[in-house]
Amino acid sequence: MKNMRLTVCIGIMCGWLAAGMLHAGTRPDHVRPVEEDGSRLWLPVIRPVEGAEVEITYKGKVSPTIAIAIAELKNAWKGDPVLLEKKKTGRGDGFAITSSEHQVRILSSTETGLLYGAYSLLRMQAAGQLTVPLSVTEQPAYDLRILNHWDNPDGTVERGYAGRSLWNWEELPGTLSPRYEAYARANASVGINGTVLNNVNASPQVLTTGSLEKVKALADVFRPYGIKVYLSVNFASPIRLGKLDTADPLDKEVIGWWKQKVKEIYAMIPDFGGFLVKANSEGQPGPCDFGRTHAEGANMLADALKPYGGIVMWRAFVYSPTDSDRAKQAYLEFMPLDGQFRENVIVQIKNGPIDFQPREPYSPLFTAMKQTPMMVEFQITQEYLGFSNHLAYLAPLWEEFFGEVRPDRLKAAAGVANIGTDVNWCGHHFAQANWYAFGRLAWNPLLTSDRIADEWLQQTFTSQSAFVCPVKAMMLQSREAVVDYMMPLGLHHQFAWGHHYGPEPWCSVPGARPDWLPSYYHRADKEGIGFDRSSKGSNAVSQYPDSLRLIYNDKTTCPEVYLLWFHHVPWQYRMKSGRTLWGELCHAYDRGVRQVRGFQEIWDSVEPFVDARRFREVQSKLKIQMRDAVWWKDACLLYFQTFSGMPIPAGIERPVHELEDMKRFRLEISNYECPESGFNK
Ligand code: BDP
Repeated sequence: MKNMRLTVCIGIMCGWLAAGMLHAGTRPDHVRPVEEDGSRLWLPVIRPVEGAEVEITYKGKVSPTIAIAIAELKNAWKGDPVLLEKKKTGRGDGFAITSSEHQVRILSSTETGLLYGAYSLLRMQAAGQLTVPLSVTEQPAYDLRILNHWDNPDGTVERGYAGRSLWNWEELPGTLSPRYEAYARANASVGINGTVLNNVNASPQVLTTGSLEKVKALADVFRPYGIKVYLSVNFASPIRLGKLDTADPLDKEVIGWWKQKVKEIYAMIPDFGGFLVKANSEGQPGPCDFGRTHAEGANMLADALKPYGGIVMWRAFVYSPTDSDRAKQAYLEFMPLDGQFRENVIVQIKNGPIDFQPREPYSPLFTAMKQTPMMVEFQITQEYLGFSNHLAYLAPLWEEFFGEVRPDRLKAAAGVANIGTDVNWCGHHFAQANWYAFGRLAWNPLLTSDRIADEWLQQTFTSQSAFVCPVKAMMLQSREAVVDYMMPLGLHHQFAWGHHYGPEPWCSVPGARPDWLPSYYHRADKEGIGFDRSSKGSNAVSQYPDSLRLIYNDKTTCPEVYLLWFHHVPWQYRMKSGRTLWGELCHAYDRGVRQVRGFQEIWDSVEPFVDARRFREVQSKLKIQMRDAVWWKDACLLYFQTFSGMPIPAGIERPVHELEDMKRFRLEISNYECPESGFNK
């Protein structure tokens, strides 16, 4: 929290600085940057060759990957000649960059590593990080840094808010959109080296021969950029596609079917990465349908992939409407299987125990499982953080996770992509920063949110400090602002039925699963609010290591950001600030709203530094965010007030909506602008 206060101070200082610069910026001779549509992302524009470019040398056969590295450097490097050199430098795709006597050397044992080195050099140049002499050594923390696309064969994207799927399945494999290569380039520039092309709610059709030909076409485009393709598979494929009457993982015919399918895939795509599986979760088929365990299901697929070097990423996102607290279920199901998975299986776990909420404590599986390779799944697409309408820079959320779960507990990192056919790729110009930050953190989880925002802003907009300083402060506060105006103090899942955009804490749907309703999570009553997960309640705290269990179990030591996650707390409870819980809740919602107002002011103050189009587009998104923040605050406070019976304290902005009106008109994305895609369950 200390950090946050600091950020706020810097924000104020920078706001003041920007206001000063505004004057200079609006001088008659000030030239507004050329209009951009956001399609460039953070990368340099590719310019026609101009003749006297910098000399880039590579002693060896120039493969497609090396050719890209050379072209990127020739296009944008403005320093001494560069020598690319294949040489053992640490592990995998790590690289070193040194400089001496009018020459820069990039060294790596792999070609992809040389490409990463080239992008790194260009990034340092653009972000003002070049030092003389250069002496940089980098190793990726994880060998697998992968995007998960939740794209469907019909072109829609589940929880996608940036247009339709980038993969044009109808045109593939014959027509290759130039965007495929642009996508690969962007990923490689931040070290992402894998992509799962399709939705975890997988259509069996993805494994037909016709579909695999399309996958192969994409794999061929991505390969020179060091990116492997993976597929989500439907566990019932042997039945749905192979016409077998079972998908039992111990059945000989089923095993044979998968072996044959894997063989077919590798004949087409020799470097195919493997499978991602959502099994026995939210209605998807899985081994438990046949009385088998998750380990038995995963191992059967792992055995089929093993001869080719493929892997299985098996998701631990499981919960069912039982009496057991949803937050405990993944642990209860997977802990007994610890140590039973094959070596080429990685269990993929969402960062929190519920579901990509604006704030959750980490999933206790990460510290409990000792003998199973694990990977974290983050959600880059903002299903629960205002879609692509809200500015929410997610690096602080992921940084918080890595502060709780030591990066070395993990083998890999996955991010659910926020990319679609929108001109600016992500729907919101600032949502690009989340794609960028995911790649950077998967490469080095110890990078700070501050540094990543700094780099991204300088490459994407301008390096003028009167712009970077206030806008970075805005980015760094933005996730906390979303938490505040949506669900502060550990509240979670107060979303409207189905779309997960607006608030609906009162939601009740006759016959609905209780764990799909907000009241399951807020538990508000006349006494107080919050989910008692202490030893006196669901005892979810018992799944954490003792050191944390003791802290979380006690209201007085539990961090207030998680208070209502772990405790049912009386309305009159005295918080650290001296306010009652009710007063603190009002205060937090209000702070969130005020922060967004502050973002609007910051953005308006930097207008001279941004091209007109991007300025306007971000400005209108901020207006939407502002309206939504007020809606969230009014909805939650007015509804919870029906339980607390306490007045909204003085100094808090008064509600501008009536509770009954809000119950009639839900806050939906379609109230503004309906994206072409988007999937509502
Ligand atoms: C939830 C989404 C749902 C996904 C599911 C998953 O609402 O669309 O299918 O996660 O991760 O957050 O499988």
